[in-house]
Amino acid sequence: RKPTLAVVGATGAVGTVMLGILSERKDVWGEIRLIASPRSAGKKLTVRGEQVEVVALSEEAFEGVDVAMFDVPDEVSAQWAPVAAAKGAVAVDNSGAFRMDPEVPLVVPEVNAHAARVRPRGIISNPNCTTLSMIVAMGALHAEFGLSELIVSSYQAVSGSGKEGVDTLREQIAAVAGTELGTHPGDVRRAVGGGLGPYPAPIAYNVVPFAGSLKDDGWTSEELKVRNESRKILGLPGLRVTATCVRVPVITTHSLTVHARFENEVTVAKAHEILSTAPGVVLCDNPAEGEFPTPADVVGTDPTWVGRVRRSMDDPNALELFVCGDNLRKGAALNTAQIAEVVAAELTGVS
Ligand code: 2RA
Repeated sequence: RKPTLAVVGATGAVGTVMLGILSERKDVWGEIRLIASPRSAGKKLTVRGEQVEVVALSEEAFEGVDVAMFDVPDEVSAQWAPVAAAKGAVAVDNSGAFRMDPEVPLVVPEVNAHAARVRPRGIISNPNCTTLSMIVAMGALHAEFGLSELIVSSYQAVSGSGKEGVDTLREQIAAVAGTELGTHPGDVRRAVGGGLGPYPAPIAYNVVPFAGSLKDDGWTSEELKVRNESRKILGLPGLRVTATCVRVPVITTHSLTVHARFENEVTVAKAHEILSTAPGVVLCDNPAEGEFPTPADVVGTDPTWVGRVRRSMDDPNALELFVCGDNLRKGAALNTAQIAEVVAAELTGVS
């Protein structure tokens, strides 16, 4: 019997991308049940070319479900993923509710698929999109050179803040387009007025060095996630990680600059060889021809794209890279789907 899959949060931004991904990938599922808040119940959505009626989130909705994906806010996952697990489903959660729980594995199939098998709470977590946008490439380099330190800056797209982020950027661009704004202090801020949306500063014609919420000692939640999640996924609890997370006026696809230091000496040629053969990674690195990844070219694709690979001039053990990943696909829905497929293979004995 093919396993039954539930998609919780099927009508949301990530849920919508998820239904597309489930329709494109090798079909390992029997029934796909769509679950959302009671206000969306009864709505019909298309998955695998068929219309499926959305059912309201409830304990009964998990009856007979083998794998339940959650693409919902932290507090909804915190409440309902354990309910799905108690009903016998393996919950694959894309929220932040369980990522750092020592009894919940944090899985990126290309890097640590084995970790998905040990899940004492019946829950597997999917990392944050910022970590996910670079970690497949980092895992491949770590396997060869032995990672000892990461210093990253992110360039995060507004869809990471959900629909509100996207609407805010579009509204602000409409307010400034075709003007001379962006030439005097505060002129963009005055033009967008109170319409800052989820951001502490204008996002049109601007970059905002703040993503997530403020935590201790001036760090943001996004910066702490990059650190904590990278350590957990790579199985390197002492890895030195410093992140500065920045929001940029891009709709979808997060980018990161990475300074990665290794135990062993590196060469660009070897790094190219690793990155061009690693599953889930595309090397796009020919700057003389203007070839490097950019969000505008990467959006809508599945892999982690890497370019601008250089050996640090002052450190033969360190590489500099530019990485892009679609924050709604590999950064969210795709990785969740891949984890669910790992579980499906385990449940059906197909590996
Ligand atoms: C962001 N990483 O880009 C977050 C979304 N989870 O805001």
